Amino acid sequence: MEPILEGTVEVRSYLGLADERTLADDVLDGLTRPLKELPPKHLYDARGSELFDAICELPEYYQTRTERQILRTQAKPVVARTGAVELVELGSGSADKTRVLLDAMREAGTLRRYVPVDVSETTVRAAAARLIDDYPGLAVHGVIGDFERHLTHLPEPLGPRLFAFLGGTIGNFPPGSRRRFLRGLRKVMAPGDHLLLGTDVVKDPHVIEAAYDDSAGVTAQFNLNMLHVLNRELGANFDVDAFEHVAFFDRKREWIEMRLRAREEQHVRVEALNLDIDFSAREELRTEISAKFTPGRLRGDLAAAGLELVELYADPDKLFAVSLSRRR
Ligand code: AVJ
Repeated sequence: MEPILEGTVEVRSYLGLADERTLADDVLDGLTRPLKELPPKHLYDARGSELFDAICELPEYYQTRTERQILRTQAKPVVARTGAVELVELGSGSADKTRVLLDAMREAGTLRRYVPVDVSETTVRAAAARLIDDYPGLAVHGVIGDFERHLTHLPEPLGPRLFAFLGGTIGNFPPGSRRRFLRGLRKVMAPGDHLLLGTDVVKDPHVIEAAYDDSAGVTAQFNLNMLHVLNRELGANFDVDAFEHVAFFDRKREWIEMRLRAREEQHVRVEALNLDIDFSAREELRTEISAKFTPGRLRGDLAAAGLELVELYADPDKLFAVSLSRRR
């Protein structure tokens, strides 16, 4: 009998002890400022990740299904154009949309390896186990780490690579960090590698605001969940019901902001940090920015990082964009 090619899974973690203090550091930095702020990564504990998955199914949240639709129609030309043998996915999560790309690579006969880069080892291992079952012979090399710092640990390329950063997550970076991130990415890309980047598009502010303040209140729960995280992880005593979810599109900066607004004056104790925080009535804590893009903003960011746009794919309603770029 012919031996059946077996997929291989290798997972390496680069997260160290130094990474575990970030919530405490971020709270100490962010909640003692005149304009209170916490980074959006703390929205994603187990409950937060569940709520985010629910958001992706909401009628108002057009991003996920629109991006999937764009990928379905464009995966084949992308693969033909890049000749990629390897898919390097940043912030891979459950690797759902990944399959559309892997399918196209398999069909083209080029698929050899999938390299998910993600902070969650459990998520990467679960996705890897499912993928090697469904793609016989596929090698999966997981890199557990932060894609702002651990991209230098990618395995030696097997050939032309397709880097994918989907979902519009790049919008979470403020403009300076966004360019720094893209520059870091450009640095680890070899000539012949391509980047497939998902970005939400600037449009009618009402459409954007509805996507971040849905009628079922799921996004509100997702946002408020950050206070539960602080209560649990740092022994804080936020009265979660005393805060309300706020989402608004900043037309000048072309990004949406999520905030938590104190309904009335609040005094909060953060036991683990021996810290007391006061909120005045209606004071807000910013929990996320999510930048929206015009073609100009996209080109500018790519150019600043030494990347050039090869193709810009959109859905017929121009709700979302997926761009393909390469080293200039
Ligand atoms: C996962 C960062 C792309 O900004 O749209 C969804 C997160 N926040 N609803 C986004 C999010 C509120 C999402 N990203």
